[in-house]
Amino acid sequence: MAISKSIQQHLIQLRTTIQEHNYYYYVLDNPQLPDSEYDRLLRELQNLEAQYPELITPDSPTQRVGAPPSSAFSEVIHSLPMLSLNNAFDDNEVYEFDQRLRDRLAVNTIEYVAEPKLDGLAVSLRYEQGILVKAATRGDGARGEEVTPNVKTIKTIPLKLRQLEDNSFPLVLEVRGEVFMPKASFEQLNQQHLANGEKTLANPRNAAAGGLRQLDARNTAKRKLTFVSYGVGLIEGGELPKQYSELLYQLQQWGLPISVYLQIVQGAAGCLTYYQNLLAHREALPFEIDGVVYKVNDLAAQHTLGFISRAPRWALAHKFPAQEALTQVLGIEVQVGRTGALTPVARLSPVSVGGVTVTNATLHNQDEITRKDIRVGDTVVVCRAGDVIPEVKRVVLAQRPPDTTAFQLPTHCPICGAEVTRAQDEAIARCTGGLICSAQRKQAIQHFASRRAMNLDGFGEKLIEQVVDNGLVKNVADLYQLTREQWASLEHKGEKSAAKLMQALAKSKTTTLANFLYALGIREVGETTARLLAQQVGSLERLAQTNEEQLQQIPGIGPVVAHHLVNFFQQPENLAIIQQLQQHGVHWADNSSAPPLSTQPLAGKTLVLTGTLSSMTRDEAKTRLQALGAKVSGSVSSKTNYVVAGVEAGSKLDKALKLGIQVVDETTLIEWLA
Ligand code: 9MJ
Repeated sequence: MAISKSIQQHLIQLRTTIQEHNYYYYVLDNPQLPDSEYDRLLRELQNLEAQYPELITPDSPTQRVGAPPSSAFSEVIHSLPMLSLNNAFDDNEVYEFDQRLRDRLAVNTIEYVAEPKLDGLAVSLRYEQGILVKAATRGDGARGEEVTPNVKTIKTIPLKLRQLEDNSFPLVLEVRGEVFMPKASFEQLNQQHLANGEKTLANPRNAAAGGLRQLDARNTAKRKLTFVSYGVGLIEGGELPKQYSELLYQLQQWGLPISVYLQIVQGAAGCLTYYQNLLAHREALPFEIDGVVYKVNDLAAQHTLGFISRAPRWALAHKFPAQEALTQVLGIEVQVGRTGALTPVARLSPVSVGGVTVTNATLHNQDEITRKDIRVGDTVVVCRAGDVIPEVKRVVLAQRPPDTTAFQLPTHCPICGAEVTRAQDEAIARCTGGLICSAQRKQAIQHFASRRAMNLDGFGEKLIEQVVDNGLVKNVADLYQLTREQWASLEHKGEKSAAKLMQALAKSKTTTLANFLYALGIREVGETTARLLAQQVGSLERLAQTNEEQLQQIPGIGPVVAHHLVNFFQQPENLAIIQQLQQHGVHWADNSSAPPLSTQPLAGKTLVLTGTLSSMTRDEAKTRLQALGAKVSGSVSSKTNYVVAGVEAGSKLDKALKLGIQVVDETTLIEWLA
């Protein structure tokens, strides 16, 4: 059957439009269409191609995913070798590099292009008459592996070059660049691995390399890899511009992504300024880099300079300081936090990581230590990224000394000796000593004094430690009881600082309900929750009398926060401390415009009745539940709050259990209705 010309033309038009929008979306980062419209175009193309499979072309935007698994990767001999880069680790080496080149070229100054050094996998893409026909990894520089189906899944790589009006592309164009995984995709991938109980990947580079070498290209597609071009290999039937920077812009015109961070700089000084600038922004970049690359901009000069072994003379990779280092675990200490949480911390033999000396690293919790099997005496890899607290990444097992033992958190608090417990579904172990535990007390007082709580200026860690250790202060209310003489008698304090401390205490007495609530250090009540409670509940007295059901009716308050709040106000010690604080003059204005709290215990709750009830019919139960403000629904969903299960409850009960919805029996129902 002959296919009409108009269908063929429509197909070509659709492909061109989609290709153009891919370019705006993936290369220029400037989408021109809403996603839904783009999806519609792609679906239309898919439908047409399904109808006329003989019209599918290898460069069609639909041909990215779903190539059948290949059993192995065939070898590709690169038509021009794929080069590596010489490295520099300090500024001096950069000056020497620049000096060498100036001598060879007999010039005074050299213009360079500086670009980020991406940490991924180098690939070569071969376009013939504008169509991507082959993609290969660098391999040893002379021979690589063919990874065409895998590379075709990378959305930033055009399957077909853009045709420009005045400048058609060469007959053969080999583009060189880096395939890599953005940080966000890497984190997402590791989350997925964790959720599936699989091994996590060490870094985005490994994830990218593994992604590109998937036997089934559909798995490559899932890894969300991307690409940046930084050079060319063989070119036939086309002219090259005179400068490397122009070459990159030309590649961009053809639809290939180039780095948005590249910059033309002058001389070694220009290179080093660029280096410092990018180093300062390293953490904020959406992908990992391990340095910057400088390249002579003049392509004729590049040609003159040539290569030594496999690396060009005209380029240099200036590496950033490593963010990983090897060191020894000298000990593992256990810190006790404000809520009793026990945090194991590794004491490390001091080591410089990325230019900062690291002596401690958090080990998070017992599960983390067990998973990584970190032991005292081990040699470990520590890493640090920006402001993030240093972390022990892994143990070098080959260097483990004999006679080490696996670490276990203590069964009793190292500070107060109270029992340590760990809830079944929690990773955190806690000291049960409460305010008997001086570690918890100190932390609670520090929190109370902190800037966003009571803002007690001058009440730092050392001072609080002193007054707790010498027994002057047992709880936050005691702070207001100490006399000026007592403050003045403390170590490193005198009359003047005592006066300042008294002043800070006096000033703190006028506060807000939100700040006061936050200062109390109730578990799970952070600043935002404290503010919400102040607004919605209006007064401390009211809050202390509100039950969990009522609290949960406040949007933003979940069952965990509600539980901790009610629990806090049930403890007589806590009420006594609040009373003492008020007696010392701590005060705030209540929020009289807070909305009334519902007194209907089941208001806003959705319930489902299932099975046979013995004391009443389901209809009767429904009417009475509705009178208490509940909504009674016929089917279980994630929005259901309770399922009331009578005898022989069936599929609704199963579903509730699957969704983790609270199931109650008839006895509870009767209690509610009483
Ligand atoms: C990386 N990895 O980002 C080169 N590279 O140039 C950049 N690698 C390179 N250029 C010639 N930006 C050989 C390798």
